[in-house]
Amino acid sequence: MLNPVLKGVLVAAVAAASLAAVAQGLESSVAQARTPLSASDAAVSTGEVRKVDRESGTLTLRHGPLRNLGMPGMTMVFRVADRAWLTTLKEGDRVRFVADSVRGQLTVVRLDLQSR
Ligand SMILES: [Cu+2]
Repeated sequence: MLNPVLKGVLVAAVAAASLAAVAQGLESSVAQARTPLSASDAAVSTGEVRKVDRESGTLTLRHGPLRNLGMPGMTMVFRVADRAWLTTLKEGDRVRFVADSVRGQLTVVRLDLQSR
């Protein structure tokens, strides 16, 4: 988290204490606010946008393993919980997301743009 330069400048004891406090505060607020998606969350997967279909409200992702769904990596079509995501996403975008089965349909329920 700390880069080496910053580490060297900070007074160690004070820095460690205050950073621990900041980290704890962040963790609890993330848990409540749900964002941003943390890589340590078991349900979070990464993917690359292959196709955005605004008319049908679907997103094609080449995704890594979806541990919560017991699914290996593949390219597939998902529904999305919020169609507004489709207005900003573009082919090639890398995303972090959580997918779940919603009324029997595999749906991206949380999404963060990672890089473009
Ligand atoms: Cu899949």
